[in-house]
Amino acid sequence: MYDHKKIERRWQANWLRNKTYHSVEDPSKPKYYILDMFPYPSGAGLHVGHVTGYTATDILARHMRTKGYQVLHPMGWDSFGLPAEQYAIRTGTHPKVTTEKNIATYRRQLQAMGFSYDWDREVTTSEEKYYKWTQWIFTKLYEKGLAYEAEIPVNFCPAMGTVLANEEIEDGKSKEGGFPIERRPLRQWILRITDYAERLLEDLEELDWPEHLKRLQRNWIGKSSGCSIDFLEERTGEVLSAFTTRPDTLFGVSYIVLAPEHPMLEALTEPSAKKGVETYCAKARQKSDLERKEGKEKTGVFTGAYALHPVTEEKIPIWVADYVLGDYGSGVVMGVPASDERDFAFAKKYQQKILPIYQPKPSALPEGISLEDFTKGVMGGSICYAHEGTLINSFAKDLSLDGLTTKKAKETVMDWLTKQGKGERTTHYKLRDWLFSRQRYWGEPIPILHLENGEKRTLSLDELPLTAPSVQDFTPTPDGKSPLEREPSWLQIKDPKTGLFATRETNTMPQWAGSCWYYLRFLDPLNDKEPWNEEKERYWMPVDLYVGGSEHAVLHLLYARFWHKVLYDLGLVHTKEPFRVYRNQGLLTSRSYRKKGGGYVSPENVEQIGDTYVDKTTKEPLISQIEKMSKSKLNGVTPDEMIDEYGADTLRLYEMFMGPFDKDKVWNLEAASGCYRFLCRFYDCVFSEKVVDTQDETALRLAHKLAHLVRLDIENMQFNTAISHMMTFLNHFIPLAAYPKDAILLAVQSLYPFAPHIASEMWTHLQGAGDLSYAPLIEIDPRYLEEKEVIYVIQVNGKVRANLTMPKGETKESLLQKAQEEANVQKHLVGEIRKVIFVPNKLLNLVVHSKTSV
Ligand code: ANZ
Repeated sequence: MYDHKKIERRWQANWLRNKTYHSVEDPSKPKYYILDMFPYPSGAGLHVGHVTGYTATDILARHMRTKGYQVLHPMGWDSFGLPAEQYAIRTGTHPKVTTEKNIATYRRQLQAMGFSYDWDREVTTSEEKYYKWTQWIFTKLYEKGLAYEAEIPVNFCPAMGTVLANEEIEDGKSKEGGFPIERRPLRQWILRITDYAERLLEDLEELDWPEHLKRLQRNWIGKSSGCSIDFLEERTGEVLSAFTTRPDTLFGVSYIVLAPEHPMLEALTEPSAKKGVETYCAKARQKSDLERKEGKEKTGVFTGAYALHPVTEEKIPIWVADYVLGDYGSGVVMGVPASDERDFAFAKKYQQKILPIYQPKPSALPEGISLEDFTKGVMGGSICYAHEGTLINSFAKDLSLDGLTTKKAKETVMDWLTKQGKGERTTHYKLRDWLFSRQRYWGEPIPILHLENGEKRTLSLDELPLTAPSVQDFTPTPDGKSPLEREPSWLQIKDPKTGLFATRETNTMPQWAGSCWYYLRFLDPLNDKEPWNEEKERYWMPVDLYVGGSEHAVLHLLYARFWHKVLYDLGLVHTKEPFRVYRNQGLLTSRSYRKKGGGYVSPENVEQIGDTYVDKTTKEPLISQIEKMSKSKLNGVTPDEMIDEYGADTLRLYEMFMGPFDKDKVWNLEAASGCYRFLCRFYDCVFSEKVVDTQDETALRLAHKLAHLVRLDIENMQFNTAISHMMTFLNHFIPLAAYPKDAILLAVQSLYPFAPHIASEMWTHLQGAGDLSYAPLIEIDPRYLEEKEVIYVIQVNGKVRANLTMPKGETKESLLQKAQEEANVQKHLVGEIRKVIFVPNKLLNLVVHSKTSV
């Protein structure tokens, strides 16, 4: 009888004791670096959704070892972060204590899954021996001019008492926790990620990542090619340069808009308009970028000033409006109401001229309107025509665009502007520099001293790690001061290196810092002389497969690529990109049950009646939903409960059997028990008395075919189909009269990456001894893969009339004879056969000369 508890306990202890999965560099072998996104060890522990990705990588890691690769498969903890700190604020427990406890739980849970991590390489980002190097990398960034301080309007989250990066905000709220965000000017540390915008974009091309992820990064970087166009302020002659991607619309410009932050705004505003402009700008400062960009109502104020159109020299009014962002392009927009919906709405509201510059195309005609009315509307300025096409009304004495297409007109205008010195081709990126400081306790202190002479000094390696002072109170102050300021003896020092008085930097790094380079520390985690050894880096990098969720598309994955490129420029790594292949795991969801009046009910207290769900005791009807697993919704399933009941092997198998790896899936306990029964049958088969040492063609055919299909599926990450093949195999194998050992060994080896404990147990039973972890893959004999029978397609005059399953290698003659015996073929064989087309092992086409069969 299959005793999963005993088997799993024994093998896990065995692997840990023997350090079975410890790997070292071996230049004689090809290497495979397979990486999981290391978890943040939260108080809730792991649920079964977390281990989907880890199971997949473990399958590949185990497969690649048996394929002869030197495999690096590490695990660690991304342990700086908000939850531990918030828990500390609530309870007074030091975050270090909570973190250590949580890590112990996570480690135990992962080991109970039987994952083949090299536990000697474990790293913890909140440990001094790790973050010493995170701080050291920061000093390198600073020395390269990539880290700077500035007083800037930031996204401040009063609820959390800290600033957040753009990437951490969604719809004006913090992604973590959903708290409102305010704009405030604060002194901050910023990383110049924009210097790498082009490379971050270009090098995406060489990566094997899911296309949607690459697209997300591309959009986030947001490259826009266009030109700047100079408008001269009428009174002073100062240049107002507008960035546009549509220079073709130049003749449609009827006003200019400045961002409220524009440095020239104050100087050019007419005295009579000053008050209105100031009030407007003060209001705009309160809004987030998103509100400004996507707010329903476009607002603005006239400055009283005018600019001259670069071609027509006509006077056009200058406005200020908050839909123009101060930090994109040049902070100046040329308003083209006839061709841009946003400008159109603005022009309507403030009675600006609408100058149609495109001949409406019939193909752009909206539904429910005639071409005549549409054209009239566009020409009369009551409809915005935001399409490309052929230009009209676009000429002046030395430039004419009439009759040109959009593309041609763009080039013509840009050439003309350049020649006249009135503008030039430019490129802008949406990507902003990375706001890198946080006013928090539980993060890496930024290793900078502010000296009394006004200079700054980075701490050198011998002064690292810089650890935070021990404080009692972890709360940030409401005015955005870090809790690190609370300890005067830490804060103010006499700098031993310069002899000057100095104040320490009190900001800490964001939670993303540690994960920007952890994959490099895994190469050489115990090195206390350098962050990693060069030779080890050369051997193991790049990561050959990285698996994680898609929520990190523009955070971790972009930040880590950025740091990696800086390290590349410093000569510290030899590859331009860290993660060669990236794959997403789908989300695991499950059913939750909520009372009408609020409050979740745990699944064991729910009863299903038909299509409805009720509370078992009160019979109150419940609202049921498929949702992401979470502790608060009581719909999470822990690996612990599954392992206890069915074992880790069943859980691993089920996680992979549920559906395609990258698709979202719904948890279903019954299907999980199906996987358990499969393992029981497999076990009984191997331990049966029918196992024999003799060979058998049918059994070997089944086994070789299975191994072949499973290996292909593993390498394509099609784990669910690999498991179906195993189930089909067993269904065919069990009824055989005897079980040849050679066939079983192949089947056990196929099962091994998925269910390593039971497979190891069966292997040892069959072989007497030996560990399956490094047993080379048994060679597949192609003879056994050949199909003995094939399906022959029989056609009459090119139309399929029958399919015949027959032995491979039938001759034309015998096939013809068989085909003619088929009723449906006979029916269509009217008249004499004039020609027979024969494709061996595939097709027979009979050509007859008859009307009825055509
Ligand atoms: C005139 C025009 C006519 C425009 C037209 C568009 C359509 P992307 O592609 O996103 O880069 N723009 C420029 N700077 C801006 C700023 N600081 N804040 C808000 N909007 C700004 O968009 C470039 C377009 O966004 C530019 O092209 C400009 O409007 C606007 F039919 O210029 B366009």
